Amino acid sequence: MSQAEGPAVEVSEEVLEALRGASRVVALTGAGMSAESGVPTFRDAQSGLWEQFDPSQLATPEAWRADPPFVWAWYAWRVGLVRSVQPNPGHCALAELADLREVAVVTQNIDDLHERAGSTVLAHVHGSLLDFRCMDCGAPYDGEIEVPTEPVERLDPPTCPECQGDIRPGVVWFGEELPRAAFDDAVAALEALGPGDVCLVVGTSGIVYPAAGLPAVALSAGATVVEVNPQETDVSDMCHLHVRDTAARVLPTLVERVRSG
Ligand code: BJW
Repeated sequence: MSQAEGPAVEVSEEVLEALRGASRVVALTGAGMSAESGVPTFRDAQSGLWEQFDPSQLATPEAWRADPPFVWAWYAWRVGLVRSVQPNPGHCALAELADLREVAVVTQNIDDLHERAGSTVLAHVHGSLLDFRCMDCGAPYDGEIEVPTEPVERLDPPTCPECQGDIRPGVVWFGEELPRAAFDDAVAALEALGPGDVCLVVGTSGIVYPAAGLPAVALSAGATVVEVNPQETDVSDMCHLHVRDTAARVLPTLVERVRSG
């Protein structure tokens, strides 16, 4: 398992002891988890044609209804991006941790990098970029997706073979309800943690609700909550321990040290 470049990662004995002592681990992951794979974090996601637009204005049903080809072009470009990148050592380390502890991965990420690293993801609470469905009738769509090789301003979404409606990405936009089963599974995994277990909160700003409320569930269950993030976040205060470094550097170190006892 390789660790990303740079000076040695500093992980406190407290963090190592917490993880060594845990029977169960729930990893709550956000955009920072995939940053070192080359997927920009959500709030850095503006690039190229989109740098003049606010992603939080694009990721809404209102934006879609106002101009489907404009929003679809953004998602189609991101489909190409996600397909072109690889899991990073952080994703791989979490997959390997499942050989050592009972691990549940709950992610806000809409990419499939945890799965490609070998993890079984318990819950994609904000859906999946690669699951498409009809905006009108909700039928799943598994037809071809035209992926632009570079950002384009507009692209017509595919058409639903059932009702001729527009096909949309299977993500959760602002103002939309989270997939109930996924969110319930996430809460249940966190409630099942006990004292001595660990919740890893990796690479999320903790700004977006209700996902930002999940670390509090771990806290109430009595688990030790460990944040892995180079920056302080809106959920830092509810984490017992913090590792201020990146996912692709910290997670391999943690797993290696747990493995070696
Ligand atoms: C690294 C790193 C490295 C960098 N290693 N770390 C108050 C209370 C409750 C709700 C609300 C409220 N006010 C408003 C709301 C509603 C709203 C909300 O939360 N808004 C906030 C902005 C305030 N929430 C919703 O609308 C949700 N739905 C809802 O509430 O429904 C209610 C309802 C009920 C019944 C009927 C109908 C409705 C839905 C939220 C959907 C969020 N969707 C998005 C877009 C997905 C599609 C797409 O990608 O285009 O999901 S928004 C975006 O943010 C995306 C992410 O999953 C999500 C979270 O972002 P994340 O992962 O935290 O990333 P970043 O970029 O913010 O942070 C990255 C972090 O990584 C940083 O901390 C870096 O330091 C760190 N980092 N490199 C480790 N290498």
